[in-house]
Amino acid sequence: PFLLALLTHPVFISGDCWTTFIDDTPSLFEMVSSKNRAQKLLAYLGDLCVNGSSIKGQIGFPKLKKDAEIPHLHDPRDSSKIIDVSKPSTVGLRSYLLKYGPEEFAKKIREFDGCMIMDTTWRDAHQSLLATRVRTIDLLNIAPTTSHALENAFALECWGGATFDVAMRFLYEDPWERLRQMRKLVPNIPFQMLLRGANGVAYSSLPDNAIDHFVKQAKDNGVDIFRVFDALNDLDQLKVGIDAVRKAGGVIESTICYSGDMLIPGKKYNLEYYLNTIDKIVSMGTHILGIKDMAGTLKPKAAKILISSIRSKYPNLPIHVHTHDSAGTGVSTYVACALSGADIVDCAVNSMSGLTSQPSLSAFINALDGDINTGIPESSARELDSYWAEMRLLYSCFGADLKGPDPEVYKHEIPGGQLTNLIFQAQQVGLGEQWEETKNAYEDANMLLGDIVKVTPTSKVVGDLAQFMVSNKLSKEDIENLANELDFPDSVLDFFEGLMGTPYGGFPEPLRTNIIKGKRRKLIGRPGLELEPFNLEEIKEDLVARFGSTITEADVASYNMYPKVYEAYRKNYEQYGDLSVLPTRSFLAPPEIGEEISVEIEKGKVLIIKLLAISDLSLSNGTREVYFELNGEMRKVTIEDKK
Ligand code: 3PY
Ligand code: ZN
Repeated sequence: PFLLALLTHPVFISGDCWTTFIDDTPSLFEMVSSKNRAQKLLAYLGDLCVNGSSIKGQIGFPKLKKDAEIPHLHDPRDSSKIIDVSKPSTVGLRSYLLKYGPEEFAKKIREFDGCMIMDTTWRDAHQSLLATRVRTIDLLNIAPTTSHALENAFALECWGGATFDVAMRFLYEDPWERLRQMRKLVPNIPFQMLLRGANGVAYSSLPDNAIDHFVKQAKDNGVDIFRVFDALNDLDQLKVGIDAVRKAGGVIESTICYSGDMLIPGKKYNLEYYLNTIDKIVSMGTHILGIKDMAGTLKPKAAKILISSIRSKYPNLPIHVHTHDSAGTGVSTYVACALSGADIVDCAVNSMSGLTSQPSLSAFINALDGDINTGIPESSARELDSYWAEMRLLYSCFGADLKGPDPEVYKHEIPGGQLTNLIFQAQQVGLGEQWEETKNAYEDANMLLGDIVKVTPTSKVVGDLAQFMVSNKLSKEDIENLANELDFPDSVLDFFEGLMGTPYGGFPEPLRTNIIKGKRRKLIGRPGLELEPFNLEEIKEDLVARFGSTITEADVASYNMYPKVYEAYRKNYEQYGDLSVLPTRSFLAPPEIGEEISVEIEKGKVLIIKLLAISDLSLSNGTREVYFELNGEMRKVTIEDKK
């Protein structure tokens, strides 16, 4: 009928100019465009009905069978009062930052009498526990409540790291749109992102101008604070990110990665190493110092020594500590940090905390027992958590089913997110012996590579080498003896070529030479130095020519980071439209026959979709018809049965 309406419209019949027609009859075109959008969504749902979910890493369907409830937030001072969250809170540090700038903001943090919290639920927590699969819609649904519950937080870590590519690659979402929408709903709390130094949010170096361009887009679209790290603590690599943040006017949180237990005698990364490296980082100019304990190997005693040493040397520098609770000791480490002069620690709401994620916000507040103020009422943390408890059920089909802490992390030093991934892979074959072998091989691989700092992307090198050793039944000695004969994973060759920077103490020899002989060269200096700057204007023109005039600078930045992933995301968008509007249950699982789902495709425009029937397989062309009711009208989509 809409096509009929179009074709029989008097202006269409009169053959009046097309653009006048569009200008004069916008409602008809809106109708056509929302019908198009609806048809594309039906094509996605139809495919889900016939072929099942194609989301990588999904095992089974969500356990949550209803919509998650948005909890009421009570006034912590008067529990009989429910807080009105229809508008964002006006309390929060962001207005101070916007008014006075990063230097004054850093001073204000230092002046806070207590230990502030950065909540990582929207980034690292789901990256560590749920394979980074939490979708924009589920963040936005809880954003108004979060704006109030965590109004006194230092920041929300909500962007960057793996969330950037996973959004496009597996969730078919635009990470920039996520950022803009979160920003709109939470204007009061600073947003922090994780930036992998010269790699941006990718896995290897980009030309410096692409990093500058990316960081500027991130700042302009809503990121306030940038945690910048380099996976080898290579300061030349780190500086690229720091300079980009400075140019963009963001808050710089230069970060040192903490590796292993520095108190074990003979450790390569000891107190002296950290203090010397921190001196160099501070001399590059930073607003905040980040300590990134990505594997959770910073024990309370070491934390006390490390933080109090930094504090006495740099009394005015805000210190921000990040850990993972893999060994189960995270809260005690944070208490030690808070007592030793740390200004901020990273926690996640309870249901998204613990294990390979950050320590629990409530556990930390309780452990402090009122002696140190965090600014966050524990009751608010708990109320917010009821939503995330439901999210764990909604996303139950992702990530490993972890049961308890792994104190062996002090030995194997596998970072939180990677530990979940490796356990997940081993679980597919029943954990058991393979998992034991993988952990041991990881330790051996790390020593072969020269005992390196392990975090994205170097943790992948160690993981790839470990899996290579397990699957080919190779010992450490075999690797050393057969180095010039074996066909190593690309990531190992990249590392030895020098494409990830230079490890502290240099590359292990003669292993490096033997592994790359005849395959790769030895790069001198940081990798970005030999990369040609991107021609950003040309890239934009090309994207406009391919995808239309709506291409923005942010799209250019996505393309620069992940050209193939971006192209695939656009292709999916062409086919199915904006899938971020689908509720997560409907994104991951087909509706039941007769089930009705409601989808808000834009503010106030709701589609009511009901699955009516799925036809038998047509033997002539291998397709099935899927019948829906869409806002009361019957619709049919024809889907190829790929099973
Ligand atoms: C990332 O780089 O995505 C990380 O989370 C590193 O810890
Ligand atoms: Zn982390």
